[in-house]
Amino acid sequence: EVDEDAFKQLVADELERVRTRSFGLTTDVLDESELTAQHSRLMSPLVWDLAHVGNYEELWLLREAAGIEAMRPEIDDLYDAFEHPRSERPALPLLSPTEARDYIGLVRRKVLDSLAVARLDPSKPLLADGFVYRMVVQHEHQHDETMLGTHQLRRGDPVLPPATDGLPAPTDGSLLAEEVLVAGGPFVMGTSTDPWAYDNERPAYVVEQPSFWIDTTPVSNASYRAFIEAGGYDDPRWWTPGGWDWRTKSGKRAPAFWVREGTSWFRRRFGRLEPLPDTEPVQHVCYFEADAYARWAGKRLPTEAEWEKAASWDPASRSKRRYPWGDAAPTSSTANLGQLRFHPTGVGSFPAGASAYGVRQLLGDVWEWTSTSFTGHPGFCVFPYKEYSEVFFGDDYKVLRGGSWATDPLAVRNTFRNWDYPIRRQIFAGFRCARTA
Ligand code: AVJ
Ligand code: FE
Repeated sequence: EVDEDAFKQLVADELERVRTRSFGLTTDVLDESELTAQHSRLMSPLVWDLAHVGNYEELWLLREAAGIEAMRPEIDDLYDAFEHPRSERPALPLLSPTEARDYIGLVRRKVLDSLAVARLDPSKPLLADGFVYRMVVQHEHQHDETMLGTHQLRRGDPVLPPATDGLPAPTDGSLLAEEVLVAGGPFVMGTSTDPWAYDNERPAYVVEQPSFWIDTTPVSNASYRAFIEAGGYDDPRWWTPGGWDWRTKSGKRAPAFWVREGTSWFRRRFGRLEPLPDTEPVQHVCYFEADAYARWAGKRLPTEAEWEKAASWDPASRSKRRYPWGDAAPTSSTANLGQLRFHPTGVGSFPAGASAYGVRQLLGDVWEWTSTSFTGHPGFCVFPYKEYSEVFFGDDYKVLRGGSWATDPLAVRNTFRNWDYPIRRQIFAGFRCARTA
């Protein structure tokens, strides 16, 4: 049961916090030409994301939740993600950065006014438990992570801070057991009660999961480099037919943003070239690369159910945790989340964030590819619109779990599901391996 006044204050605070971050990735740091430019055909111009989050907020919080009529119905089409592919957005008659700022600021003032008089009517599904507010806050956080992906693809002088100081140092993970055993038996997948959960996380259901081994940590840059140096990109044995097709047609031979100079490896990170850190989890690999590495290592990628059991199940109490370490909100000692470090933390870090089975870094650091295609849980119901999840169900998309260093704590939990095409490398994604026991 939600205390309405406390919830409204939380919503107002969180709307402000996420907007500060959105401006910090756009109008605070880049000029008009950079905000309207196409930094990659895979991404929108940053000014599109900025106006889109305001348009989404207007649609859901003003029109749907508060019954207020459309402010600028003529711009809806421009900011509908299904009307125009990302590569075509730079050519649209978009709002300028100044117009976008004014528009989303006006939406926000009306939202705060309407919030003051709102009633979270439990008989209205959008409002019950404050669902629509939680959805809109998470949506802006998701776009902030997407915008960081655009920054990573951008060429030019760095504009983002290298990292925040004063965070816990990485832990030396070299003495940890490489894998842990998750004993077979039932566990609860998904949720029917989490008020932040999207439709694709619902409902909860029981999975009979056979025993499996899962890596204690994500795969590091040093381990991934060993795969490259062992000729992994030249050996079709490690790749599926679809993976080999990607490998040969793309010509890729290393993760995105890796640069080899002689025998040394560097990586480009937000406009800075730096020595490749051996102990950090590998990131910017696609599903096909993760899958090939796992086969070379004599393992495989975990299924989505294996990942969620390793993250969320407490076998001692036979109960499910919201986070690997329990139900307490994430802190800087349990996970690398929230765009604090601007890079992943060394593998083996966050002993206080380990799951009941002793698996580390399941939340934060890097999104983790799983072998599972994106579909609805049994009993799935579209809510509140089919373009969030359902239109992506099928064999085209693979599920990723756990969030990255760029994901806000409010936008991730053990049940949260992300998805992308198996060829995509612009997201902050890595992986860990598993094998059948
Ligand atoms: C859940 C990250 C795949 O960015 O395409 C943003 C989230 N949905 N706006 C995406 C989303 C609508 C979505 N992902
Ligand atoms: Fe969106």
